Amino acid sequence: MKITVTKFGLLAGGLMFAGGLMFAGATQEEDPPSVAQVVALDECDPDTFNAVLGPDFCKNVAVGAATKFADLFKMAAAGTPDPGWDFEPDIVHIKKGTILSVVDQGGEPHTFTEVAQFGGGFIKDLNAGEATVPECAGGFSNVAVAKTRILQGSQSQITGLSKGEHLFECCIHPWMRVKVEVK
Ligand SMILES: [Cu+2]
Repeated sequence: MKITVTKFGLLAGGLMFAGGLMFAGATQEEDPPSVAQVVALDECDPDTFNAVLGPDFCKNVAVGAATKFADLFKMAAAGTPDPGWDFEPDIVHIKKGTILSVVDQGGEPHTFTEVAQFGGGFIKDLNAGEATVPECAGGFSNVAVAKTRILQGSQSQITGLSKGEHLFECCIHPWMRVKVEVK
């Protein structure tokens, strides 16, 4: 008995030492929350994007496939936006309590913004005629929008989604859309 207590004490101490206070607290619960992953993809061409948007805006990850800056706008204006800009999967089914982890594996920033209805983002020329949805209005000068930004190579975790249907889109490239069904 004494040994068991000591061992537990050591384990708890180790967790705390590793900054794992939250994990130690979570052992009170039955199961750790499961995680569902969404990946943001794009094929930005570093040369043409960075010429307009600044150095290092677009990282060269789309080896062998890249869309030039002007072509992204041309395709969106024609109503056939580049499918290389995409959230995968398009539909996610999760149980309540599941953490949604959104990872930007593309070359440029995106947003993962919950919207009441899908529509246009904050860059008019990428909207293919759709009006900007209220949740994207103001772009990154709007703190609520800026908070949903995911930089290249980073991830964002969405927690506490209520039961039912949730819609998310990128406020920059509004054809990047995900429907999340929470049961
Ligand atoms: Cu985007």
